[in-house]
Amino acid sequence: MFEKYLDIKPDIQAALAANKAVVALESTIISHGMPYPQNVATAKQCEQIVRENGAIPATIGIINGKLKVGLSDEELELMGQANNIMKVSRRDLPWVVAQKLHGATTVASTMIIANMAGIKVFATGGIGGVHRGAETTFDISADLTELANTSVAVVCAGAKSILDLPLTLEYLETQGVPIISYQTNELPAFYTRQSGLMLPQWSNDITNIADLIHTKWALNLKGGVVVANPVPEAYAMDFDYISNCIEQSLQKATALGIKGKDTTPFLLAEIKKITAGKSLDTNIQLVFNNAKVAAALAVALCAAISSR
Ligand code: PSU
Ligand code: MN
Repeated sequence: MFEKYLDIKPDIQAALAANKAVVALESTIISHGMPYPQNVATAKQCEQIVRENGAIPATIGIINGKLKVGLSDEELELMGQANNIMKVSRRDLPWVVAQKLHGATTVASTMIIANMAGIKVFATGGIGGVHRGAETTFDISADLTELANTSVAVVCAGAKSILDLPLTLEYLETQGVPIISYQTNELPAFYTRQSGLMLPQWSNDITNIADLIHTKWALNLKGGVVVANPVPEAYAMDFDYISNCIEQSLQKATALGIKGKDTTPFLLAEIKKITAGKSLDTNIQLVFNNAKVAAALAVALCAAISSR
């Protein structure tokens, strides 16, 4: 049924048919998460890193209402430069497809389209979560409910502390979403390796993480898994410094009345301004590291699936 809306690049199609490792990549990070031209350069470099680590990259976005799995260079440029690219989460998907518009996919909608195509592993920067003040705004990212329902593993650098991280962990627990960290027992907070929140499930070995994911699905427990991969030490920001910058950006968002889906892009741009671009460098490096780990995970998951 949905196949007529999907457009999967031939090399990705071939890899999936042969049970080879494929890694999905999102496009909101390109259109709404980073400025041009760093956004397009980062997207291309991510694809390269996935290839170098033994998997096929599949950047996902919506062009003229088509659900694209794999974007051409021209399509990546369009995503990075055009100002008519909607930020599309689950709610927005039918509208953008029906109206034949262009859309950048969030974690939630990238998971939906990856799942339609049969892709099991997805690399991004940070996932959305429970926003600070959610007890009055109700602002809880649709990424979390997608993780509850859609069986795709998401490799991320944890979640930014623009969010309420303890509540985000509570929400994931309620929704039955495993979160496992790699090479640390602490939830990474995107720009930093620390958050002060310990995770009960973690491993130094990517095959253990692949086994957890494979076992979850073998038990018929539908839904995603969050793989929390900390930013490399060399690129991590100082905890107190970045916490302060985040506070400032949150205050400005409140003062300007920024709400809903505009919140995350606004805060990202504001933090970049306050840090004079340093947060963007860190953001780019952590995305590269996630692409690398996701490729290794996709390879390990293919092996786990075919061995039992
Ligand atoms: N975190 C980032 N960069 C991003 C996003 C999150 O560091 O670009 C994007 C992702 O696409 C994520 C979305 O799915 O923001 C969450 O938006 P919201 O909070 O409106 O659900
Ligand atoms: Mn929101």
